[in-house]
Amino acid sequence: MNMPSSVDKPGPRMDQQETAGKQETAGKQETEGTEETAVSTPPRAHRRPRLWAAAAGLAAGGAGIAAGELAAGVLSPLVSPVTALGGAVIDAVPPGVKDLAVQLFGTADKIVLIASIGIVAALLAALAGVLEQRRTGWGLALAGVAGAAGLTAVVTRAQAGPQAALAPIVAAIVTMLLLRMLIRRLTTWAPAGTTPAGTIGARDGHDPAPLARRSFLNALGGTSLAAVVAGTVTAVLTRATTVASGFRGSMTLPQPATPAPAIPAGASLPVEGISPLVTPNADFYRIDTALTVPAIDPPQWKLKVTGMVENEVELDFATLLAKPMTERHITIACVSNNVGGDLIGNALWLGWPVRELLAMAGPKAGADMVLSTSNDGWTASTPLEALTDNRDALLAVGMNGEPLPLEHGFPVRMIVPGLYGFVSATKWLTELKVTRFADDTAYWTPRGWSDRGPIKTQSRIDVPRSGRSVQAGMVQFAGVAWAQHRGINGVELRVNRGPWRQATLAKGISTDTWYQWQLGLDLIPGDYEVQVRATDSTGQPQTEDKAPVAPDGATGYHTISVKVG
Ligand SMILES: Nc1nc2c(c(=O)[nH]1)N[C@H]1C(S)=C(S)[C@@H](COP(=O)(O)O)O[C@H]1N2
Ligand SMILES: [Mo]
Repeated sequence: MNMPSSVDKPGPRMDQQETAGKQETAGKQETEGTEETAVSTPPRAHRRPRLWAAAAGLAAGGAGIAAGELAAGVLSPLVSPVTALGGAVIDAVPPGVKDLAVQLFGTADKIVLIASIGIVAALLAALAGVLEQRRTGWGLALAGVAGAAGLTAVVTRAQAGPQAALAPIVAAIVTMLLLRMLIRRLTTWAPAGTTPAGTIGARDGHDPAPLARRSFLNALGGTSLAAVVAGTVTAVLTRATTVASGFRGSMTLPQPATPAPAIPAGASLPVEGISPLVTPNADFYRIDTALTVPAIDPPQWKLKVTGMVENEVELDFATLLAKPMTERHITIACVSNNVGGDLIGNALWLGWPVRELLAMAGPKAGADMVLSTSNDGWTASTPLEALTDNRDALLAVGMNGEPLPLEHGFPVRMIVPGLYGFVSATKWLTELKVTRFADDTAYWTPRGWSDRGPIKTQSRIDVPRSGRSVQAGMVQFAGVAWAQHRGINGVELRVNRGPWRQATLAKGISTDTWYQWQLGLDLIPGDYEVQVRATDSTGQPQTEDKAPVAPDGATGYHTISVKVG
């Protein structure tokens, strides 16, 4: 700030300049004989600056909240501050009140809750306007407190990442800036508790009051309009999400006709810090090109099978849910996962085998690929064989016992054991085109990535984390290894490039999931380099050769450094 004094003072320079600027216009009007009219009929509400202050607070708060909600809606998956506050209220009220609310309002209880938050917000905003007019900074402080409440609600929601803090901060800052601007103009027009128009700052025979009035009313109108526009855009954007998550919240998954085999005893090793055998949805990695999460209303959803088929088939959601479902643990991985990286996760998927749908369509001879397309136009190329053999490639609707989370492909995605996600795991799936690799290319293919992507054998050390200091003596090493659709036979560790030592390999759920492993090593104080390698069940150890992630997956040994002291 160059001139802090002009900013700190109420009734600042900026407004005076603005008023002065408008005076020129007034001069013109004067010659046209209009100013007299303006002075002789002072606006009624001018005698009620407090009402105008409340209106200014409402407009500023409305625009601020709309801006925050817009930020949350556009920059998904941010958490909406208003929804988070609603959630916080639900969590905070005693069960009796909750039951009463459900009894009184039935399924409208959530709407009533949001409306109540809206009314409280409106009252607070109006109050902030009145306060700010009374004493500079008071209204801003109230807006700040409300923003802090929104911030607290947002960051304490379970699904919220740290970036979720952005929306309430945007809301608070926009509210404060607009409130300050509006109240300054209002004060120029009608200082709190002063006389009506006609006497304020009259000089040179001019009465600036009508000009100040216009300046305030224009700003008020502009702010209100901005609030309405931002609110409308947000409503349109988030309506689809609301509809989709509403459906998701009320649907029940079908029972599997073929349930997942029980997880073998001993598949989970009791080592602190090891990746859990099954990754919770909230911790599951997310990779896609979608700027906003596609929100599909399941009744509107259709899956078309097109291309080189005997019969084109169209499937709707209800029909899909009625099919005999298969449930399987499958570990999916991203081709962009670096050695030692965490773009991999294991979930219990529920779905109808893709081969059943393709059998209905009848692929024609010569086809060797299925190009799957998502609702937002993304595509993946999957070998036809991987979708028709017995590996249980799924049209998945369930993930770990829940409908697919929106960001993991709701309502339907593909899950194919053994293939990287970029050539198989299409989320928000809408079309399967039976075709040939020679005729069609998927999204990533012209961008430097392979058109096929079998997952490479890999292993990772989870414990201890690289760079950690540990106590001398028996040091526990543990982690995961995977070679989907082939399975893992063994995991070995070596210290400072010494001989390989066999780790304990836990039982796997199936060859399509990752395996946990563990090894205790007696280490004296010093700096160590520890490496891991896995061998798949064909007896092929993973390669030591380092390869980058592009075009078809990284290779090399996960190597960590450990300080033993
Ligand atoms: N529609 C769509 N589906 C997609 C992608 C995408 O960008 N768009 N990315 C794929 C990639 S590269 C991976 S690794 C997996 C990740 O699935 P997840 O986000 O559920 O973990 O989704 C796949 N499905
Ligand atoms: Mo990926």
